[in-house]
Amino acid sequence: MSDNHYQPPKVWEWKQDNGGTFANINRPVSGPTHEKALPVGQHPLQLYSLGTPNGQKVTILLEELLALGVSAAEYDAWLIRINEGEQFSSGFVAVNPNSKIPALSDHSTTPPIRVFESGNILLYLAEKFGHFLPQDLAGRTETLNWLFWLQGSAPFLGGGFGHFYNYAPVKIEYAIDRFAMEAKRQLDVLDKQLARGRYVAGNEYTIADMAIWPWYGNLVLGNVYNAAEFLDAGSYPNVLRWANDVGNRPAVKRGRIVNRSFGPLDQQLHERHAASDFINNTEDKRQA
Ligand SMILES: N[C@@H](CCC(=O)N[C@@H](CS)C(=O)NCC(=O)O)C(=O)O
Repeated sequence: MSDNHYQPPKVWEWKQDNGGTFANINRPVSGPTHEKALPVGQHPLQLYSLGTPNGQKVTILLEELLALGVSAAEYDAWLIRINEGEQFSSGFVAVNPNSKIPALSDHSTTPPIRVFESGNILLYLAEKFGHFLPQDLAGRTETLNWLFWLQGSAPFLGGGFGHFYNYAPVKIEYAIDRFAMEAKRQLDVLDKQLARGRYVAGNEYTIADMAIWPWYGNLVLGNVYNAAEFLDAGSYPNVLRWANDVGNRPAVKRGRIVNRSFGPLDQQLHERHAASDFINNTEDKRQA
């Protein structure tokens, strides 16, 4: 175990630069840092996001709805660069006082309805359009069991394991062991559940899959944290089978690159306003 001589003071004090990857954006207070309105496009649904796993959940659902022919799900997706503090603009804070992507504003009503927390955005859109959330009580409840499971579990994977394994400026064995154990336990929960059916909540593809895939699907496919080998992803065959199955859906392939500002240029669509943007406006095309 690593040596640690840190003794917490009586009252915690904010060190502006703690050396961590996200040191420049983390603050111990909430609220806006600057006045700036959010852009508003032509469609009723205005999404303010970034292509992280939490952001991908919503763009995958919107692309799935459009693939079903639900044209009212057309949307404008605006890029919020969280490492530049854009989540602290007055406009963003008005849509999400918690200053986290994703945030949605539905302008089909007056005044617009604001929706924050990615799990709630999935629920809102599934209920609004009547898809991907079973209507019978048992099916709906099982879907929401897994949606809430994800919302509660992912912070241990991202903020815990991913942070200490990948981002922290020092490798702390205690923290990595603690969160690797929890990440593997969660993968085992999922693997056992996926042994019972094709999708997470049974044999129907639902918002539970769309919430869980960006985290645990991307994890076992090696798309996040570069940890598939470290966590022995091959020992979760049902998760791997499902990750490939869901990952091969055309709407998932589109949704996962919206508002993405990292990775290969052809996998980055900074803003999405129309279906044609996937063909014409990925960064490889824009920078050519
Ligand atoms: N529970 C929230 C978590 C959202 C979240 O953590 N968003 C991150 C990016 S993945 C963020 O906006 N971070 C900016 C910050 O912490 O300032 C949700 O599911 O919507």
